[in-house]
Amino acid sequence: MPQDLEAKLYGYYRSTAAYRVRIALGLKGLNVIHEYIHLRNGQQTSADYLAINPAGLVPYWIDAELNLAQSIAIIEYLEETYPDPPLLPKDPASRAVVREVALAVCCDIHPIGNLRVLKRLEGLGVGEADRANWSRHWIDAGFAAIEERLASQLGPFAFGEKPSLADICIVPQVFNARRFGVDLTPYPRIREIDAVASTHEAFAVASPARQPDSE
Ligand SMILES: N[C@@H](CCC(=O)N[C@@H](CS)C(=O)NCC(=O)O)C(=O)O
Repeated sequence: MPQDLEAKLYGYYRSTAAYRVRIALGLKGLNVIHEYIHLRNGQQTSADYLAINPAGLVPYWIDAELNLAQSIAIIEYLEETYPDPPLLPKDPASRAVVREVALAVCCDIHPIGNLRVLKRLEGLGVGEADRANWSRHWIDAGFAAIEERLASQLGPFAFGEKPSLADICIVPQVFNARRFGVDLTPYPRIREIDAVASTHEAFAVASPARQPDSE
């Protein structure tokens, strides 16, 4: 039974970081109020939004307890507040490995291809084709490492039958990889995760195409 929270999530339909939080909410059966910040139009740097989140990024979470940036901090807050179903395994070693894969996306891939980084490259005179090449390069580097780590893990999700924090991070990054035309052929485990996620309600509902601000 879904639970309505007195909480607000600022996002954007194709923000992969906001997409992660939407998946986590869906997996835990939690509904919040969504506010949409138009990143392409620069709404994240408007005075109104900077007054809410001075970092000028989405996602941003507000509830009665706290204001919170960083998708992983938000998801781990949800995990600790609403532990069922768990997004992390119980034992410390397994938890660390799931986090390793999640952070490979969030720390090693995503920030280098973020909108403001691509805009900065454009400002430095890097053309559109080279900027896309840049994004593909770093996605490939990160996906190769993740694929290697997951090759010996049973699927269909990253770590077995149930989705975890790793899948929550991988699936939005695959969406982004497709946008930039990354060839996913060398990553069979990542493709398997993406395929099973596309049949899972929480992932489907969170997908960019299903958001009211989708264009
Ligand atoms: N590490 C942050 C990243 C947040 C972030 O970079 N969000 C992007 C969208 S995916 C954003 O707001 N970009 C706006 C910009 O680059 O101007 C998180 O995981 O929440």
